[in-house]
Amino acid sequence: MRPQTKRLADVIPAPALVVPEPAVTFTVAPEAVTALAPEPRDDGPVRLELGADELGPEGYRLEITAAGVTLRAAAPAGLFWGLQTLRQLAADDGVLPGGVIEDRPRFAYRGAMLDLARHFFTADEIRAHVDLLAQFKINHLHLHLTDDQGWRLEIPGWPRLTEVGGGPGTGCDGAGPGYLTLAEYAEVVAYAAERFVTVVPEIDMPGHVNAALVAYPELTADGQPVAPRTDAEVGYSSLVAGKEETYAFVEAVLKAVADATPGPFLHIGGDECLSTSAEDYRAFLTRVLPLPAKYGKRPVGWHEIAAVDLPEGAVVQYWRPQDEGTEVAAAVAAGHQVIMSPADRTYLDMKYDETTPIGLDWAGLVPVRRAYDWDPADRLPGVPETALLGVAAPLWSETLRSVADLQYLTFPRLPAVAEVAWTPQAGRDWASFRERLAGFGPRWDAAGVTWFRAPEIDWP
Ligand code: TNX
Repeated sequence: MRPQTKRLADVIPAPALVVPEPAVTFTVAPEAVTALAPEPRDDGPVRLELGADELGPEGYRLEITAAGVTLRAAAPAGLFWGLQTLRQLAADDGVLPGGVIEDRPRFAYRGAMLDLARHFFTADEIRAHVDLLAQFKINHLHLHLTDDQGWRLEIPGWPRLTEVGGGPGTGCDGAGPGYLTLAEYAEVVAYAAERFVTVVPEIDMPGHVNAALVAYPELTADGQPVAPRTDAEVGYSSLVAGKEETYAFVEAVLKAVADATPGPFLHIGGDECLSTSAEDYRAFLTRVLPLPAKYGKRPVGWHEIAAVDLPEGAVVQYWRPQDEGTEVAAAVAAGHQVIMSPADRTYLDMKYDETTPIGLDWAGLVPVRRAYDWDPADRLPGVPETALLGVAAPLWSETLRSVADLQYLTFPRLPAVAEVAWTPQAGRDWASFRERLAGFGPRWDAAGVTWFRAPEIDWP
């Protein structure tokens, strides 16, 4: 059973330090907290202050006394995350438990990935998703914009990518076509930035490119057209490492995406190139990995890229649990940072259990406890805490047909991964998490969010 009274520690992700003052409460209007901007103000019941450098760029200090609330941070991002904490505490009745929270994230990169290629989600749908992610202090939204089944971002000078590649995604039911114009992409990026969420665009190559090959047959090995695909196979398409047309295309695309993206990262994919020879893979990436830096960005790639000599600043995203990660460890030894996304813990497209009607199971089932109960610094030999840029939860969309499907696989597992990424390992505990999580079910219901009533949790 859940406790009857709210506690100051009833927050996800769990704050780094909580000092309750049990005799004290202060009451606010929950809507007023939701409406607060992350900027200094000294009127009203909630004072917001900037200037507490010891809390770091995203940290905050929240003090709730009988006289009111004071939220302090070094930067607006810290005020924003503090407001998310306050918003959770104010939920339902506006009664805030007294005491002090001092909080800052374990990792700088706390990510969620959305696959727009296999099923397209509109700009409005992506924005609504950002709102839900930010409540759990997720600060990076990785958009998987291209794959075999679809190309979802307008690229100036290459109109056929979206005319042809804006096709139906997986399944032939027409549920998933579409693409973002550059203007829509800019609006999504700006909306996310207002919530301190950085968009990380991914153009997946040299594999996962059938949609591009359909649009521009001059990119295929023999220049002959290939057929569009709506099935969920992987590993059959490749850009051609030995063709100059390939690099003209890739550079035009990466320049366009970099120009449209204010954030520091540009993800170039690099996964599952099963129809690219090892030699071609190396030749291709050796030319392509320096391009993000040429246009002012840090390259990120799925961990297969660790097979090549990486340029300075390149980030490796670990995903495939079958791989021992020796190349990832070698990249770390060479000074590179890692984003941890092991599929058997963080993949939101894995089924929760045998009865889950959508999702995949190639990395096993991922119930809430599996998503929660692990330490990213203890996952791969040679990849310690100091090598981790962060943790991210990808959601691949082969089996998704609606926003309800997207939310069903996201909640309640995303909060589990968010706590893995934010809360110090010593401050995390499954028994505590499952108790805190229970309170979110009714809130998601009230907000019209679809979620999975995981049997591991005593939902009210
Ligand atoms: C593997 S994860 C892929 C994706 C699939 C996903 C399905 C990764 C880097 N590649 O192409 O959508 O499995 O779970």
